[in-house]
Amino acid sequence: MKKILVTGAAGQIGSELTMTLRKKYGNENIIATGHKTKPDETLLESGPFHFIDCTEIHTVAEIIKRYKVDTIYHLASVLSAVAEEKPQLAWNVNMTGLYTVLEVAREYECHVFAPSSIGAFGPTTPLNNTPQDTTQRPNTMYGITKVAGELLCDYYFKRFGVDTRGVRYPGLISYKTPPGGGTTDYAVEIYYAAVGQRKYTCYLKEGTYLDMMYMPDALKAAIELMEANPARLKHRNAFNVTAMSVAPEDITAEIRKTLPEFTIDYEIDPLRQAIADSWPNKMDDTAAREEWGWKPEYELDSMTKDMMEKISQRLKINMD
Ligand code: VAH
Repeated sequence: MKKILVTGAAGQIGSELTMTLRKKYGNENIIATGHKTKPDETLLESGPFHFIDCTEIHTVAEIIKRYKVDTIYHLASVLSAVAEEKPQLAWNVNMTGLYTVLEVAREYECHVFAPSSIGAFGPTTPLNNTPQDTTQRPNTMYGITKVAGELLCDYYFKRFGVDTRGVRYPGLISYKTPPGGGTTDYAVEIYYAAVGQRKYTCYLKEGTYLDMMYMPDALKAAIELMEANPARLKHRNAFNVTAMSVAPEDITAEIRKTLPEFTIDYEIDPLRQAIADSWPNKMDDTAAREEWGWKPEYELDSMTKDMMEKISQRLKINMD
């Protein structure tokens, strides 16, 4: 029976991944951990949760030994916009945290999922149909930690045989847990603003194309990669995965199919616009499709329909 540790379990991905893993492998087999943010009651009541600092090796090792963990989904991370405001914090959490997890995984023979991001690319990377193997010269602290993280995970696989795997996530869109300080957060905010206020002020300009993915597909990608036959994997850290390439006006047009009165205006955030401009418009995820059968289920129309329905239920606002 799998025993899985999830770090960053109160975050946008971790909170939903924990519940999905508990449903799949059994509540008591998924040990959720967070640093300071308290997760929701449903997560707390459904299985083990501990507050830990994942940069402290003895703390992480203690959890691994106590629960006989064999797999770690390492999601604790400082996201792009916060990382530019607090680069030293981002380096410590994103690099020392990952190094700690890899060292414990090496000692206790754990499998490791450590996600990268489109942030691992930079302004000299081909922006359209970004290849799996290409130039990675990010100019953000977040991107530097993601590239370094990819290299460190590949090193631990080749040097020590640690089973490390990862995906380069695009912007992730979900209605359950708000994102925490990313550049792509607008793609979540716009749906809540549409249902709640019928208008949204966007901090990225029109024409800013970015890869995006609905959270159910992001969770599917993580679990399917970790269950993939290792003999088929030519790559490990980390696979390009995407579901759609959209700009604010594309999401706006889709929302208007349900709410014709929805309006958008723009107040550009120079920091997050500069970060977004350094990221791809659309990645090529052929390698993931060929090596472990990656295939997203949600496109812009089906994601928008589900987001609007779930948010209107959550906010108790009728959209008719
Ligand atoms: C961010 N949502 O904006 C995260 C993600 C692809 C972007 O890494 O920082």
